[in-house]
Amino acid sequence: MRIDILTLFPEMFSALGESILGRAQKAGKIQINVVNIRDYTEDKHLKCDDYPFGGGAGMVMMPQPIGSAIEALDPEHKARRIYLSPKGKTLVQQKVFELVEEERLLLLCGHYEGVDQRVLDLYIDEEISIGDYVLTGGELPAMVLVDCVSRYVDGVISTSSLVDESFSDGLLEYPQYTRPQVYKGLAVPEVLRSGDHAKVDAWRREQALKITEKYRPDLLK
Ligand code: 9D3
Repeated sequence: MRIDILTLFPEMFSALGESILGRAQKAGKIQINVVNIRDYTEDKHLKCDDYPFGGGAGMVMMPQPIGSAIEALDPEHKARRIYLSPKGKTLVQQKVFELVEEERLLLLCGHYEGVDQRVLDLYIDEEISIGDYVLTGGELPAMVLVDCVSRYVDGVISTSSLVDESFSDGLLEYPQYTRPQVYKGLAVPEVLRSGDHAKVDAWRREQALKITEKYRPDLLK
């Protein structure tokens, strides 16, 4: 999968070079292309934002640099073009499964008060939010989306992790333990050291159910 990310703050995306996504890029499973919108401005002072028509607080990102960037990167509209926006539909796992089927994604990150509406009307397929709280821009939401979609690209994480996840079908996770066997007087539950896989699976399922009832009863309905 190829993912183009358009932003005024490309350095924020260095986080995507770490850990699982860093490895996935080195292995060629995903290509993440972070593009500085400012590289496409035709303004002699490299300006990319301006005051809103009609007045009001803050700045609005100008349409020209964004439009030129999108036309250069995706001239034939082969990518699913997404604007990360507080007005978008809240991202849920079902949408993640839908997006992983795409060959290409193009993610537009707004900053300040957002982008000129005409860019959305002309170029954007859909708007996605990551939840009901206020952030400073679309960069962190874009990283959230890249992270959760990339996990399902073939070869990015082990199939056994994905199998475990599907067996937990919508429940919260059971408690995990590693060495040492006793830490500050607290012992690892005996069943996990029994070697009886059926018993371990049953215990984990029971724990997952209890934890879900306690913290997220809405998930059981
Ligand atoms: C307080 C400013 N608001 C005035 C009506 C609008 C506003 C514009 C831009 C609020 C936040 C932002 C920056 N946020 C995003 O670009 C954003 C976001 C978010 O804030 N929360 C959850 N998901 C997303 S996706 C993009």
